[in-house]
Amino acid sequence: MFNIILFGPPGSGKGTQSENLIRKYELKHLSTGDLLRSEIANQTPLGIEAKNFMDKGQLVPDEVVIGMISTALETNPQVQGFLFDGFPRTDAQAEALDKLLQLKKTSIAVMLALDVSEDELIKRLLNRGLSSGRSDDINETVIRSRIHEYENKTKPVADYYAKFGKVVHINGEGSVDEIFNALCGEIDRRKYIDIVS
Ligand code: B4P
Repeated sequence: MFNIILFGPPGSGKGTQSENLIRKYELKHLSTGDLLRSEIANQTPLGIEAKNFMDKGQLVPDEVVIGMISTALETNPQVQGFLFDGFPRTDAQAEALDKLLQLKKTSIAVMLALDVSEDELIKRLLNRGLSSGRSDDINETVIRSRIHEYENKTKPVADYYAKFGKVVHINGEGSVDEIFNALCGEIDRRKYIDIVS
């Protein structure tokens, strides 16, 4: 299995790039944001709880998202690898993910971190809010809270993987194709090492 974490602040292009990466590398896409929005759309108890946090730009509690990922891993036993998008977002989530992958006798091959300036993030998210219907994209105060949560709780997750030499930073500003090519270059290099070792 070849497992990737696509990492970066809200609006950095994780969802956008994931769509192209899963097609090219035939990976199973696990986006905790998408899973949570599906729970909200179905008005499940989990969705109703999560919406309270997401509407304020806060992270959803660890046990909720870890439970969702654990179920998703169990229900996809026969895949070539996973692309984790928007997960892990805290150190506790990263530690839980390592344990879940160990049970499957696999691990994270690489964390690809998209770097984008705060001004550009806010511009992109407000722009998406014009058409997405996402309540967390409409209000600039909520967007700033999401970036604040990222700086405080999520950014340190990159240090966790850096200890194992697994983090690669990619410039997340430029055209979608330019960024996609940079991501593919890093993945191809590692996939080759994976095959020959
Ligand atoms: P997510 O669904 O993960 O979404 P996101 O961080 O807002 O955005 P993403 O990075 O995927 O967006 P993209 O750039 O593709 O999270 C939403 C919320 O769910 C969180 O705030 C949190 O409350 C909760 N949550 C999710 N996972 C959680 C977890 N693990 N733990 C706790 N809580 C969790 O798109 C942004 C816009 O930029 C788009 O309009 C796109 O078209 C545009 N764009 C993309 N690339 C571009 C480029 N190169 N140039 C110009 N525009 C570009």
